[in-house]
Amino acid sequence: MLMPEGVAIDGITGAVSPATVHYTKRLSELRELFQDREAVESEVERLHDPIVYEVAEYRKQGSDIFFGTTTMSPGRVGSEYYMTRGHFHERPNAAEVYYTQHGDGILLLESRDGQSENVEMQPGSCAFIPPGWAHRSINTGSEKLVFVWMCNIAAGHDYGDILKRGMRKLVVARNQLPVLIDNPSWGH
Ligand code: PAN
Ligand code: ZN
Repeated sequence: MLMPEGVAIDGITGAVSPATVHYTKRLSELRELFQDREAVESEVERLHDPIVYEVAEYRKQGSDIFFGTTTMSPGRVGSEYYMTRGHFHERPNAAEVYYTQHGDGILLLESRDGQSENVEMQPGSCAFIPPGWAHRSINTGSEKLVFVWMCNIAAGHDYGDILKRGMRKLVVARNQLPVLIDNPSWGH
């Protein structure tokens, strides 16, 4: 029998305690996400391959849900803000919830047929990610972006499609403010 447990989530650092899984994504692992590949290489060099985001999970076998945090560093590559890979869930009915605890960001969503939507991420905002929508988080602020996510344990992650086609919108800095622009290489 699974036993109830309180899990501490630090709203500033994103630390989950106890956590069952933890992983880190560095800029060199995320090269393909950014438009300006030369800028990626120079930032990897200049900042010694910085951590772009970390994920901490709490997952128990025998449960149908799991949850955790994503903690994103502030930063840009050229004019593009740091972002997660972005994915569809493999299961057609698997939704997800993102509850932002700290920082400022944009949650970019995209349906299979290319409809684009976005939801602001700021402390206290809770985003509903419906089934069938790819989702990517972007840290547009100057501090860490920390959010709690929760979804079905069997949701599955399909990264390939978004990696291949990119997302329809890019989030870039214009006069130090985030704006959404069309991705010129979307679908290529
Ligand atoms: C989140 C994401 C997490 C990292 O837990 O997996 O924010 O983003 P990528 O997985 O796109 O790199 C989630 O959406 N899980 O389903
Ligand atoms: Zn997801």
